[in-house]
Amino acid sequence: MPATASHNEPLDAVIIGAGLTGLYQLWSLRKLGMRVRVIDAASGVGGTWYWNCYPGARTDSPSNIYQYWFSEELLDEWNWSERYCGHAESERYFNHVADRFDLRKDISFNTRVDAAHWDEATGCWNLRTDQGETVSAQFLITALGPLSAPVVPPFQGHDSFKGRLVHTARWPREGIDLKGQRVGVIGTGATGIQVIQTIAPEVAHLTVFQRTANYAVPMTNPRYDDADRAAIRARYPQTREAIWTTFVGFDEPGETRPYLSLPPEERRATLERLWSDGSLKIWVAGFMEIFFDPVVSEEVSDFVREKIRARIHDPRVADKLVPRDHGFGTRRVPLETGYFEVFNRDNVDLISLHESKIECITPNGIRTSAGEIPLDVIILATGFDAGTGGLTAIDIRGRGGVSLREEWKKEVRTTMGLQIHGYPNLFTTSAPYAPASAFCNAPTCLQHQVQWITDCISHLREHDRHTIEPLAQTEQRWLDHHDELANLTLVAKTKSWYTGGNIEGKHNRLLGYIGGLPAYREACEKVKQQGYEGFELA
Ligand code: NA7
Repeated sequence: MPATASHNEPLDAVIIGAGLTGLYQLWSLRKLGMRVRVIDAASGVGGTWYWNCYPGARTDSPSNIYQYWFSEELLDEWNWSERYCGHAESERYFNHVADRFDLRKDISFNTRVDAAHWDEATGCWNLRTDQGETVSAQFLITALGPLSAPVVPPFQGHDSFKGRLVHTARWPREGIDLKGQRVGVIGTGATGIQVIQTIAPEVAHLTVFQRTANYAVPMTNPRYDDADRAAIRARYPQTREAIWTTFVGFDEPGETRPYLSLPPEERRATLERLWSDGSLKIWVAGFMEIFFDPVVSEEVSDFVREKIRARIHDPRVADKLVPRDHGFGTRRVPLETGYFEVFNRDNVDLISLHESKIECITPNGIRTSAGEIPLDVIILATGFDAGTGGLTAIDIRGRGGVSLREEWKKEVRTTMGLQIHGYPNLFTTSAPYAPASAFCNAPTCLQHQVQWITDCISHLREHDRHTIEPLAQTEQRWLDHHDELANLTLVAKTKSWYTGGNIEGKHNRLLGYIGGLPAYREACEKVKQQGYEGFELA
């Protein structure tokens, strides 16, 4: 399909996004013999790993579980270089997959979908792109990733800055030379931490603007040699089994002993063991009570606070960096490498925005209530409109021309994060209320969603049905179930992108389904086994 053409003949499916999910979805639907087109605003594949090419970008999931499982050949031939691979290696992997399976011929790059309207008469989605194309397809699958709509805070004076101002998720692919520059980083989430620890040694001066202090766990990131890779590969059958059975799609089973049943020395020893793994194990495979029991949460948080404090020379700086306002694990826990030591450096200042506020951006830097800080570069590591932002950026209209963007201003609703009542044949991966939107090793949960969608479309074709859509009561049941679980947790009570709390005015509801991947898979499987009961097939 030439990039500028308009197409009257409807395709079987359009997939928006050529990242991890979109590539696998394309591969899967091709297997069904469907005519499929992927559309992506980027000039290459990789999604998150295309856009987030900022200094220090890296996965916090081990590379052996941050990959596809659909091809033995791919598993055999791809060699990961380290336990947690950096951005460039991830991007190389997705490019390899695109080439290996000849996926590019069905992808339109540099093309943004502006609108997608359901046409009742034809039973198709009509899409309009920023290239002036119109494309129609029976099925529309959004593979936007949960974190694809960057948030740029509306600081006054934004446009007046004479230096360079850049959001981490729109980092120029040619890079920015930060050597000798005075740099300000706003934001200390997973992204801010990676940027800060990476650039601190090379910049002339770094000012970190921190609103919420974050917990972070030191990453142990050995490089792999051939023997390591052979050992990892030999375990692939077990790894592949394990990821489906753990709560968040990692390959480590969680701690099963109740925390409070253990004597204090055993609690401590276990936490030390989990901590020294240099991974997210202490969060995702540790004591589950941190998510709902305030007593355990406080004890485990104290353990982590002590670890952080021990690494910072100046106790006043430590006071700012040690989180006090939320429990460990109730927000996304990043891995870090030398992050806290950055604040022992002479060329680094930490500004707590609880002590002095950002008043505006000036031509020369940032003015806080404590004065102006001169800067050459401002880096916004200010996060994303998670789960919903990618979808609401598109003018999606379902039955009766109803706008998803308008509906979601009032309440964000999905059925298992996979479909939305009123929007037939729209499949949404990484949308709210599935583990894939927040609480999961992304490749595990997203591959599961692709498989479910593929099975569903296959079912429709086999049974000569044209459309599928969840019933209103099915959607409500899922939301009630989601809310019931969410409300038991401390995560839902903590302000973060997990709850929509990072976006002013956003409908607050826990974004990720928190019943765990096994329960989610069971719910999805049940729908399938029961012939999509609770969904209208026509
Ligand atoms: P996050 O985790 O949402 O972090 C954004 C950071 O930016 C966080 O520290 C925010 O403070 C801060 N922020 C956001 N808006 C402002 C304003 N207006 N002023 C000052 N500071 C602000 O995004 P990341 O990109 O780090 O990570 C997103 C996910 O990507 C991550 O969890 C991984 O899964 C990969 P706050 O905490 O809201 O007070």
